[in-house]
Amino acid sequence: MRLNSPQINLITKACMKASRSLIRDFGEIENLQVSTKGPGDFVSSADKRTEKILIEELQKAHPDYGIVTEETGIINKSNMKNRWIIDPIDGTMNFLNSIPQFAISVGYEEEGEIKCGVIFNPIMNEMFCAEKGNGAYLNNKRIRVSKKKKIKDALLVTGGPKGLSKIKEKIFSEYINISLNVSNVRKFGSAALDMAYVACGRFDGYWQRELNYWDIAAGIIIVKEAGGFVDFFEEDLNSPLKKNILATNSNIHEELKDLFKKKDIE
Ligand code: 2AM
Ligand code: CA
Repeated sequence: MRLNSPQINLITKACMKASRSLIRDFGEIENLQVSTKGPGDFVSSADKRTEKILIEELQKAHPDYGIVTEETGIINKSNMKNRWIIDPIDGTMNFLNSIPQFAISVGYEEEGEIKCGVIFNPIMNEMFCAEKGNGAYLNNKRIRVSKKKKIKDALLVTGGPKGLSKIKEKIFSEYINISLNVSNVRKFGSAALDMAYVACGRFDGYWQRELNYWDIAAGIIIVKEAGGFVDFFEEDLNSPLKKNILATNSNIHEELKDLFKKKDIE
């Protein structure tokens, strides 16, 4: 790892520690307690345990920092200057089905801007990190987005709609429209890893509606530092933690964005 800000060191250590129990839990999924938050939206004792370890480790160093997490919610709400944004298991559905496509995702935000982030898939032992101005890395190697220039040659990834979505039809018609205009589309089930894969050039672009900020906070800086472009569309100013995202290798960004404007996906 060539990145060495105190925050990156702290996050990577917290992820390594949390991943030990997560790997154990992945090996014994049948023993986990699982509850439902909504249709197709599950939370397990592994999510809660992982989140607890991450919070403990990060709070040891900075008890006053704000924290936004998937399971606990908001801690130290008044501190908007320094915040950790935590998703203990992004790709919970994969995790619960013994599919090793999930990750711990932790971002660090200063004055509302993401400064660094880590996405760690403990099963594949892939750690994606980035720090503002210092590039993005996969394990010890610098990563960059793909060089593809034409949308028709692009391999994209997406996710959703979630079980409770009220705009399923719109999401499916966007999927059809985009699929007809690109080389192919994948649906891998972890927003954080989808972004990490754009950052290292495995995918040329990613889009998804109705995400939560913790799904993508670390991914935002990792894609940007790898040379990609991250954009949000149809933002709801009343729900700053809800996001519709478009993240690409930059080259295909405008062409992909234009596909969303087409009339037939309204
Ligand atoms: P999660 O695994 O942490 O729930 C799957 O398309 C992606 O969308 C995952 O990153 C998943 O995060 C996220 N997501 C957020 N809210 C969701 C929901 N209610 N149902 C399914 N996936 C959701
Ligand atoms: Ca998530």
